[in-house]
Amino acid sequence: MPTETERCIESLIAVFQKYIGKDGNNTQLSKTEFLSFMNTELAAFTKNQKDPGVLDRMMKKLDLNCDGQLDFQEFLNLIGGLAIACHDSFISSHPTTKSSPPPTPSTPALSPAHLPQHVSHACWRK
Ligand SMILES: [Ca+2]
Ligand SMILES: [Ca+2]
Repeated sequence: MPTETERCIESLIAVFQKYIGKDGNNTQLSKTEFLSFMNTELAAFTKNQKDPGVLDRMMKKLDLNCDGQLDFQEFLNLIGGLAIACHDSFISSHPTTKSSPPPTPSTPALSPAHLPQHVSHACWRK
């Protein structure tokens, strides 16, 4: 029986596989596939965006090699950025004290502040 961590990794691979094959290129996520992924899997995040250009900018930012497609590593930067934002929000809303019981992790409502800020984009300003 797989551990929770193993299941998480499998889920990430499965969700990536689920969206990459919608066009002829079955190895990478095109912009259309990325939008489909965001609107389905991260609908709460996408719905909160007042700026319609946000997803466009995210795609450009995540596409580190500027080929107009997201490979699995670039996709993981998105997941990683969101996970870091959720973790930061979790830490700040649950200050650690020795006496209190361990808090229950919860996923905060995602907002534009949760865009993956740690991703460096060498080609974005071209
Ligand atoms: Ca594809
Ligand atoms: Ca790329």
